[in-house]
Amino acid sequence: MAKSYLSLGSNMGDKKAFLEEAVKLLKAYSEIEVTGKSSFYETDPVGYIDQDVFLNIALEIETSFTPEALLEACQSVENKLHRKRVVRWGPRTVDIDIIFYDDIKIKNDSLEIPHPRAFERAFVMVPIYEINKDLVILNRPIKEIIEQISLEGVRKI
Ligand code: PH2
Ligand code: MG
Ligand code: MG
Repeated sequence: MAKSYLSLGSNMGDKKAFLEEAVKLLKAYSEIEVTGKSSFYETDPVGYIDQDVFLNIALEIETSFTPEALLEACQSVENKLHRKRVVRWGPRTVDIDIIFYDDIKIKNDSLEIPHPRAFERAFVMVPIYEINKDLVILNRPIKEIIEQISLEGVRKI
């Protein structure tokens, strides 16, 4: 079993309901056990900023899926929730990103772990930090990462 951290985000419609439904669908896989769930955070959009605020959460999971199979499961949940890919980084019903998978490093056309922008994004790191304050990822304590980024625009609700 591997330990993995997922970041979930929504900024369309009933955001909280989309996130709750995504968690439920992930839990339905026998290969995934959710071992930690953060609070909900209202977060200002990063990147493409002319869009509604996001609701973000993080999950800690134990999984027997390979990283590739986990990605497929995440995309299948996104599809079930009618995610439409219109604008890169634009509005979405639900986005599920694999942030960490043990201490693994992967980079290919379809998958990059750790998620390439995770370390600089408070909306990703703050919810993970809430779940595991002692996490060390690729020799970097999460506490150190949190101290180095701006926490502005991330509000626990
Ligand atoms: N996701 C993005 C781009 N920008 N901003 C916030 N606050 N939350 C997100 O989940 C998010 C984003 C691309 O997936
Ligand atoms: Mg994303
Ligand atoms: Mg994504």
